[in-house]
Amino acid sequence: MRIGIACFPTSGGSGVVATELGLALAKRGHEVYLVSPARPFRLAAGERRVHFEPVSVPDYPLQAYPSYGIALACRLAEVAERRRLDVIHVHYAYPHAVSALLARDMLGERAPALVVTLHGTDITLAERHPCHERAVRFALDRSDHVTAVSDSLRQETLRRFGTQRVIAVIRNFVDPRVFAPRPRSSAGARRRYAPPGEALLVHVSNFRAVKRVPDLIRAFALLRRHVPARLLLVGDGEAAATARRLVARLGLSRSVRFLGEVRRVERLLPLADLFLLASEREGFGLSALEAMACGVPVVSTRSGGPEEILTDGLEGRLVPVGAPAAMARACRDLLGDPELRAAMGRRARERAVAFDRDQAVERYEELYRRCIGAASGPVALRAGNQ
Ligand code: GMT
Repeated sequence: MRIGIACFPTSGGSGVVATELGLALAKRGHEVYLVSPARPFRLAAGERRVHFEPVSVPDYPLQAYPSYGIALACRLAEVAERRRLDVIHVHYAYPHAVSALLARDMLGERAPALVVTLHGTDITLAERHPCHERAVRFALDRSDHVTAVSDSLRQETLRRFGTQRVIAVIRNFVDPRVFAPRPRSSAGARRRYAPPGEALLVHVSNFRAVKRVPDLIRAFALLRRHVPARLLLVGDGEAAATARRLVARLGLSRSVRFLGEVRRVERLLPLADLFLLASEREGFGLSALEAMACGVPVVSTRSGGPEEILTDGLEGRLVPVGAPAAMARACRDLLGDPELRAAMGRRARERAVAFDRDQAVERYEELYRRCIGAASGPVALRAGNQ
């Protein structure tokens, strides 16, 4: 098949999922065209059968409000025509699905099929602005197939939009060969971040308000009263400045490090003793799954997606949203019991491996075939893939 994938290029999980899916589809012999305003974060140059098609937004002086949505629609229509796409798969309903629907109108009868994957804030932000709500409803009504990255996101979409739309759950996945536990020889690398005898905690996100990074810093401050520890904050975003100020105000500047964006996060995650996530809401929580694949137990808030990835007490701990003291206590319990933490790390790895890439990719392929009419006979849609 000839597949166009539209996604955000930034380090957020939806761009990562879109890129990893594109790479896996290409390995299975499909031609993949990644349409995005910049080269997606995890897309290296020179991949076979994966082509990057940049979207450029016009900046003509009369147009004081440049439209990425329209530029993307035009680019999708152009790529669909030139590359004879069978299917367009957009990641994030807003604005990508609306752009793809516009592209389909531009193409008329030659339009490819359209699959939309919901990732999280495309749904949970819908109430913030009437434009989001209307746009997402339009996407849900008009696309050929809609998928969600977790069952909780699917449920939330159905509830918020009061729609009967069939939404298939295809959970995110991780490559367990890339994200793997650390070899014994990595003690030296770990010492770069935490001296011997100190615990190492890691958080990875795009530092948006929804991640509640200040809660995580407060939890760390409480933990430090009892356990010597270091915290690595990986990623960047609009909430990073507030986080830096809080770290300084709490006198934690020597024990908390901001690393910014890290491209090869699989080198860092296995060094951690615990991975922390304090989000208010997560469509899935890909960073937590990647940490688990590295054998690292996760302490996360009960925020939707993470509750489908891990079970409290088995692969880590789940704590209420907005309760730094509970998060600190959970960390203290695990750090105080190395055997329990090691057992949880092993189970975390086993659980993460079950989020199998091939299985998820096959389900996307199956959807593409169904909507371009190439499936041999009816294919039943399963309710979930894990
Ligand atoms: O987490 C973010 O803020 C980034 C966002 C994105 O666009 O990449 O992530 C969303 O999609 C990821 C991949 O499916 C999920 O793992 C994240 O849970 C989801 N984020 C939220 O729902 C806040």
